[in-house]
Amino acid sequence: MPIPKAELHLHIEGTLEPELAFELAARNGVELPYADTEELRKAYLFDDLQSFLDLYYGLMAVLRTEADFEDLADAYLARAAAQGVRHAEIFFDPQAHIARGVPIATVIEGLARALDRSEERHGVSTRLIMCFLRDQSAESAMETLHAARPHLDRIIGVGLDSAEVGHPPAKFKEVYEAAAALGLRLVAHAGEEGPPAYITEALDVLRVERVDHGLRCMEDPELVERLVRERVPLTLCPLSNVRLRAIDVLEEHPLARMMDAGLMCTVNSDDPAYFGGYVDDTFHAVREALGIDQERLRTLARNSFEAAFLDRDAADEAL
Ligand code: ES4
Ligand code: ZN
Repeated sequence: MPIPKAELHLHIEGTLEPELAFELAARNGVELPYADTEELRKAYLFDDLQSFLDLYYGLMAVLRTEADFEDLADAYLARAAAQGVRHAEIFFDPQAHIARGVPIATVIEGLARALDRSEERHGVSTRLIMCFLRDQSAESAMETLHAARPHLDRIIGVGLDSAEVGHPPAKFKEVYEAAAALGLRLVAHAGEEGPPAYITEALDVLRVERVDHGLRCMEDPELVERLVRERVPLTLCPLSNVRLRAIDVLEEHPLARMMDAGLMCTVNSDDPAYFGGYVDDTFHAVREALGIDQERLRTLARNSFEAAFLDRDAADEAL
């Protein structure tokens, strides 16, 4: 039995398996530039974040209707349940869909159809986190926040993703202030490919409660000390770091050292269809590659509930 855990760093568009991509392409009359699922899988070899993102945004062309988003999320939730996930906080990228002519209501209502039935069907509680694309303008992010206003009862918080370098957190200061004023929780990707200073900026300027990735904090001992002192959760994604070449091989991942340093680490799958594993696969992989023992895996699982946007009682119950 996999350890019960919460998944806190998961892009729903990154759960699109080649088989479902072809099924949705056929349903919607979308032509994919790959002969079959095997050829598509072969395209899943990336040099860096940008080469991954190009494929990730391209494949979204198959997602057009509420039913498509429902099927995508339901397929993820079924897999997550089998991996011991009891609670999932799920990112989505509305701007990537709006730009293709898919209204934000279609995205949110479609996802919500699957999420609303998730506890009963899969035993997984869920939350939605709306991400802004940091390589687009702050104005576009603000427009997206406004477009989401009729749906805020379905959204727990906002995040920041896409190409990191050259797009520091401070660019989105006003958007995050507006989101906080609407009662939304705040997270942001920082220190994945970007420098440690972006992590500090996400904390001080955006006032995020969790840092997504945060990997590169290890280059700055004072920042590590601060993250430990303030018990800031980091949502690490070791398989993603290897596939996107932030780390050469999993054996060199700093997860064990980060835990030794007292950092509040969680382990997540990021874009599991692309990076070779769902979250329990990732737990197994770090156990094998880094010698992280069962007790530390349980610590990671406990951290995931503590860092979740659940009230204390719900988190204790899930444990
Ligand atoms: C992402 Cl791994 C990663 N980093 C930044 N943005 C993303 N969007 C989807 N996956
Ligand atoms: Zn991510």
